[in-house]
Amino acid sequence: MMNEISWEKFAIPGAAAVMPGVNGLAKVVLTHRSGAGAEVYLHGAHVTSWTNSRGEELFFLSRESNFAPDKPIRGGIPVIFPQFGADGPLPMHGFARISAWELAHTEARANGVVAATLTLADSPHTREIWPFAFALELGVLLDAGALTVSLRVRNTGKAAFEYAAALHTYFRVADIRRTAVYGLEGVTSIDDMRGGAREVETRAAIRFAEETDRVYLAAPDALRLEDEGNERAIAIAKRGMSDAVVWNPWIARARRMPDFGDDEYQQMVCVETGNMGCQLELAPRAEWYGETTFRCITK
Ligand code: TA6
Repeated sequence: MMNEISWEKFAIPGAAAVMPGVNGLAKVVLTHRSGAGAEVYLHGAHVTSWTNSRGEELFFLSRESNFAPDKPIRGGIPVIFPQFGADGPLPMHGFARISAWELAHTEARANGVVAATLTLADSPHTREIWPFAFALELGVLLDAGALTVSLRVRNTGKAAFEYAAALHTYFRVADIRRTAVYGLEGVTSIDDMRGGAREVETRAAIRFAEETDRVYLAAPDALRLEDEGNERAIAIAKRGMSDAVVWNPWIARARRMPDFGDDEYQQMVCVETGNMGCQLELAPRAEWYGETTFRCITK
């Protein structure tokens, strides 16, 4: 729940506003002069919406999603830190996506870019489950045809720690059967659907006809999602992030997820960017930075 007065200093007329979102959770609404927009919940520093200047929504958000302080939002961009998946003792995909972040800054730049920065630091609760000191910074930069999301991880403590960090981005597509991911041919993947089997991707275009859950190791920085049903593509450009994950739950897993509609697998695909293939180590006072730019190409 939010106190509206305290958010006034972040408001920029026509560019940034903080307001209650679903269930009263605070969200930052960014508007670009082109008409493009983005929304970021402070809960999880979770980008839940990105619209292009035509008003088309480019991110998937489940109609069944939770919007609650202790639960992740299903869709948009969950921030993964410090654990990917269930590979460790922490909650699935770590605690960043279920933490209350702070809004640190909003900005409208002379070149038109509208930006917001959110921060999260260790707390008694995080130290109870993960005994390290850290500072995270999530940056969201909205431009006319592109959205850049960056993640900075700082070790503010005296002990080194190991971590995974990723943007678990859900894209909205017209029809998963008319969707393809390009750019991963020749890349070694770990296939979660086959017990973690490693193999080299032979397909130029990854298409979907079953549950798909693969981590592509040391993936190229430029990937492309073709959403043929909407006659548009998303160019995905990552920097400082080594891996990519391609995920669609398909029919059976969709039915098992309480916060996801049974039929919604048809309108989404996750193309995730970050370091999830293995844990990275961060020395005291060191920092890691990665970012991904999503550019919408309409045809
Ligand atoms: O990144 C793919 C993945 O790890 C899948 O294995 C799948 O479980 C998905 O993330 C969603 O996880 P979640 O905890 O959000 O249900």
